[in-house]
Amino acid sequence: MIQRCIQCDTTYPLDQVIFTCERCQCVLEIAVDAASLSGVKLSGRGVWRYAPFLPVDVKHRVSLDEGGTGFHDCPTLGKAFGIDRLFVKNEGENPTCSFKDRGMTVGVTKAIEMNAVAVACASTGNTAASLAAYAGRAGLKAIVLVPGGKVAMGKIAQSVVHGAQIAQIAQVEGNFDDAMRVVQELSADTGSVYLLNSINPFRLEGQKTLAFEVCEALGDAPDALVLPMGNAGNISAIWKGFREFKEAGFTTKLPRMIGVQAEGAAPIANVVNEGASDCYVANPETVATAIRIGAPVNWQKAVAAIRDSGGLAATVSDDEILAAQRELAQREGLFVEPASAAPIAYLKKHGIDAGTVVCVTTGHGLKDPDAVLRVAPPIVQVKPTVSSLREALKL
Ligand code: AN7
Repeated sequence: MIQRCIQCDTTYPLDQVIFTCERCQCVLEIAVDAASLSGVKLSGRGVWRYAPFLPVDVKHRVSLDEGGTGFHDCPTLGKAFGIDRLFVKNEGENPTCSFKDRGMTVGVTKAIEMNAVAVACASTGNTAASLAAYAGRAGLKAIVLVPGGKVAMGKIAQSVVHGAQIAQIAQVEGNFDDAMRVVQELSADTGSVYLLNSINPFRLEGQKTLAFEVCEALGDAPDALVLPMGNAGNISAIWKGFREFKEAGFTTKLPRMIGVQAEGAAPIANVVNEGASDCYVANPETVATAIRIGAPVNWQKAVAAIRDSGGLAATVSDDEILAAQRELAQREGLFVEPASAAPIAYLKKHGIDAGTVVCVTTGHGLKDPDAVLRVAPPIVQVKPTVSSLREALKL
């Protein structure tokens, strides 16, 4: 395996700490000779089941038993949306309750292999929570920079309890995109601070294992996979996983990749659907704060995943997101955070012409209880008597 620029193919050794190509400044990926893994034996469960596909040594692994998340058949919503077979791959069932753990177990393992002293990220919340937990487990210092005001409280609490050094940028002075720029500069200046945003291609290698699990659960790849996009690392990683599993002979087909953004933060949809030349939105805004991102670092990878797979990029409104969140919770028993409800909102709105559809719900609903309670009716007050209860709830 080797690091390779996705644009000009310049290669860099695995032990070089580098995140953008020296020649053309584009992002890098880990080139894996998946054909050579044909027939390889997979054992155990979760992310490390797929160790032969990963660019770190399993002996050094820093793990909290991530991956192996629930794969839920959702017949009620499938029927309502006109989909033959709808499954939800519920990434909120990871150790810190988001998909970031798949990437972080590999990323922090890489940090240990590189003798890092500290790891850092900019975050809309989930990356920070995951980084903090894995850094704690590994005995590394965690440095986290978040945009002020708009990060869900559960995610901040996780970062704090796991012992991260956390700072926020005042809301008027900057958003996630500014935080991203600052931590990139910090890690470039400070050799011992290892950057673990999804611009780090090692992290994405962990996240690609979701594709492997879906393929093993179904016996082949699905027809379409739908997921939210923010910095666009996950769609890129999962698409890479599907391609590698097919190249290694484990599957016969590839899914269409459908990336969903919130209307107020849709730079990738603008590029794919309107031919915008810059992948940039100046003031991203959405109730789905996890994907409140205007300058996604992996946009070229995401656009390639969408185009090469015959997929699409779509947008949904905040109201549609919140309605889909309630519908998934009430009809299938799955409570996901607003960003994770975006793909459900897309399916509800547009349906899809595909037999087997997998929707990736990226984070747990308890991360952000405020988003639910802000729009919920107040809870009625009753006296401690049955008659009062009957009257209040019309029983
Ligand atoms: C629940 O934590 O960017 O498109 O800093 O938390 O791979 O960025 C979170 C992103 C979707 C988007 N769903 O994933 C962060 C951060 C949830 C998320 C995304 C995020 P990418």
